[in-house]
Amino acid sequence: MKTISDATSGDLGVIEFQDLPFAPKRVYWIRNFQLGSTRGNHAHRHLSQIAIVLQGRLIIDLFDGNDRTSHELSVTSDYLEITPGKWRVMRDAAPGTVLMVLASLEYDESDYIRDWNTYLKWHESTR
Ligand code: T46
Repeated sequence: MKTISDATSGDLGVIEFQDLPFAPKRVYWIRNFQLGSTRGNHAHRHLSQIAIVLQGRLIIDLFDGNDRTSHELSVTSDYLEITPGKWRVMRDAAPGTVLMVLASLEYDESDYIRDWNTYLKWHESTR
């Protein structure tokens, strides 16, 4: 991501949609993360997303059915691409964290897999 810094007035971040792996159809943001809580705990069948921390920091764990990776995101890190089929957990958000997400598809609850055992079976069936 590009940041244009001005020591006297602040920093401006920019993403050109043409540089992304997909054309976003939706943007949402999450703030007021509650201390000690987690969010996510689900996977998507088809949705791709780009996660960008606008303020603060948090950790996103991604599980692909075999391996788990942990990604600490902050205002100075690059965005995180979350491809379809990954179980995600958002955790350890610092107070005041704001997470913005660009999504490849409109909101569709049927694209979510919110049950862990269903996810494992689904993942196995896609191999
Ligand atoms: C994801 C992670 C990173 C809507 O009505 N429209 C929307 O566009 C979204 C994103 C959510 N909702 C509703 C669905 C639930 O009733 O908002 C409620 C909270 O959503 P959820 O519990 O899924 O929130 P998170 O933070 O666990 O997950 C969100 C996204 O839903 C999900 O796609 O990958 O952020």
